Amino acid sequence: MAGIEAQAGANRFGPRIMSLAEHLAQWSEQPDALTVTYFSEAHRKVAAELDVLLRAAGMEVRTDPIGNVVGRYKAAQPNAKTLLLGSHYDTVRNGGKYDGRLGILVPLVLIEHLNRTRQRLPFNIELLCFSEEEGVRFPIGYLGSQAIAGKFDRKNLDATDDDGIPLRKALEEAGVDVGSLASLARKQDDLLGYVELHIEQGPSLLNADVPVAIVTGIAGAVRHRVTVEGEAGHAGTVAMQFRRDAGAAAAEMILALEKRCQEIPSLVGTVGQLLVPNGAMNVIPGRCEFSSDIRASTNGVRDAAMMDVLSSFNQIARHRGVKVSAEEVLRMSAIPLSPYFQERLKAAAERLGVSPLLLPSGAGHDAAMMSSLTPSAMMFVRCGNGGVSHSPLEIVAEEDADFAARVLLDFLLNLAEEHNA
Ligand code: HGY
Ligand code: MN
Ligand code: MN
Repeated sequence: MAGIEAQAGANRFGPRIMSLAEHLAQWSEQPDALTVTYFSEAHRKVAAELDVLLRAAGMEVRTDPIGNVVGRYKAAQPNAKTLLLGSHYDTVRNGGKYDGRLGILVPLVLIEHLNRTRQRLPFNIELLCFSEEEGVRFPIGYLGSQAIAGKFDRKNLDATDDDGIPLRKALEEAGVDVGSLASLARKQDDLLGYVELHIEQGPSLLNADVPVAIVTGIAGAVRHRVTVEGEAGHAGTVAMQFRRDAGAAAAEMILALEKRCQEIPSLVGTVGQLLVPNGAMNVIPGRCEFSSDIRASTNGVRDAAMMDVLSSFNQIARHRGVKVSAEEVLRMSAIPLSPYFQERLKAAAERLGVSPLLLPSGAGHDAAMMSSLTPSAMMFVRCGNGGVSHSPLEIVAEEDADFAARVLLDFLLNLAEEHNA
């Protein structure tokens, strides 16, 4: 393509990516931790800053009603198809600076580069900064990519946050016409595909001493909110044999979940939230609430484990004379990723001298939602500190961020050559 030579090896993107990650991390709901949850003040500030950064990079930018910040870097010619890039800008509580955000900042600095060198590709690039992926404020997750993929489930509008505020109210208070959410869905025919770059959030790349991996598929997850109801009582006067202790019953259920999910390597089970509402040291818990997140590389393994776990909850409840209910709040199918894009991402890494690992993803990603709309792919970037993530200890080396950027640039330039051939 005239003027587009393979510049992937020529540029140093790392310093800019790392400084932008620091820059975005200045906004948080907590003074001493990085927490940016859906539609908080910090969340709005980050969205506003992304608008500024994407505009300065030469993109047309809009923020859609669900809070996605979308930048469009137009093609060399009109009526071109669009390649979607991106990831999410919300975080878990006390999270890291790179989960999601690296997948926004790397494409951003590449578009800055294309803009600075006046290069236009034979396809539009849209950078999707998804507003909500983690499901921290509302126990749903993937709200931003659900809307773009045309999978927004109106049931979500009734989901409530810890203060009992339904999503519908939070959106309406933000001036969102919830009826407009369905119109955010993209048309498949306009799209070439979706490619997401994300930190690995695990130790495989670190242990193999390789900077990037091509992701082969994403695990399927099912999440429940579990409530156990027993009988509150005085911690000093109720003999053990007469108790219907909701806390002890929940503890036994959590151990049963852990035991069942230890049975198969690709199966994992997590209780991330555990609460005795209005609990006190001298009161037998009358009620206990906890979350359940069960995942596996296939839906069959995931669902078999879930059925066994739910039936053990019922057994334990009967044995202890308590009541248990489990509300399913999220179900994400295990999905394969696009071989077409996997091949091309792998070839790009190899042209830059690295043979990437091929890894499945145990973590969920917006790509899982987007794969229902358009061929989707992911590239993982090595993270340090043993691969820890969902933690302030999450870290990425500048040279790995730089290398990943150069792989993605090489991938884009070669896709452009292919389109022009
Ligand atoms: O839960 C996940 O796997 C992702 O971090 N939302
Ligand atoms: Mn993520
Ligand atoms: Mn995450």
